[in-house]
Amino acid sequence: MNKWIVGNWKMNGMMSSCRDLAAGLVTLEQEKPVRATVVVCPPYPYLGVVALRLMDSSLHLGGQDCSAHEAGAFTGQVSAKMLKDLSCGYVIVGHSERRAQLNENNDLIRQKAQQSLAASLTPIICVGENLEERETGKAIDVVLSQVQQAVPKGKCLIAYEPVWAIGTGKTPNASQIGEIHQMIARQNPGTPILYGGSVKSSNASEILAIPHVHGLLVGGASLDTAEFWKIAEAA
Ligand code: G2H
Repeated sequence: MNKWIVGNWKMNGMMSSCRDLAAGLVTLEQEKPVRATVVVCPPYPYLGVVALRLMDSSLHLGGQDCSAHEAGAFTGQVSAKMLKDLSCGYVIVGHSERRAQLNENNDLIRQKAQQSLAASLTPIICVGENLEERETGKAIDVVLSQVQQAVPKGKCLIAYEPVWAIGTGKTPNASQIGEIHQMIARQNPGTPILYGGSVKSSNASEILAIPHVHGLLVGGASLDTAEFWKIAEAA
């Protein structure tokens, strides 16, 4: 199966640094082509400027979120159709930071994913247990229930991101990742499953070698052009 390497820039950078990051990736892509599908997800205001840089490349653009509504009186929200109009092909939904900071639940996340599919975007639906759930042996149940409730029928990607591994430098071991990916794969045959949480070039190959890992969702390390490209080369 094809592998996906997705950079989630989160709320980082300004217009000039986002433009430079995108331009740097386009140069690297020409110098060192990779097999993987590479997607970058900049902050909303810089999607346009990044889209211009990516235009003549094979790099893909994604949003970090979208509205659960098609259009209307939803101040501050951005629709999936708008992202598509800005040349996005992907959108992250249900990231654990949004689940925790904005109380997003599985129902809302499924609606966002459905809006994405209706706009011909591929949703990257994030799931993952927190530390307490991991330590009390509930990780599999929590993740499978998130997948069951948040993933609609259609062409989606699922990203398994254990909350305790995000931005902390801690990564689960190969058997912990493999176990969850296998369970998700059993529940959703044919749906690619990405891993996310403290991915860097030094652990990318090892994680990508785990069965049922079809790609990586990369946060911090995607802000460094050379580091991110090394991760893409590992796929
Ligand atoms: C998880 C990941 C990207 P990081 O949030 O979505 O971030 O690689 O910084 O842990």
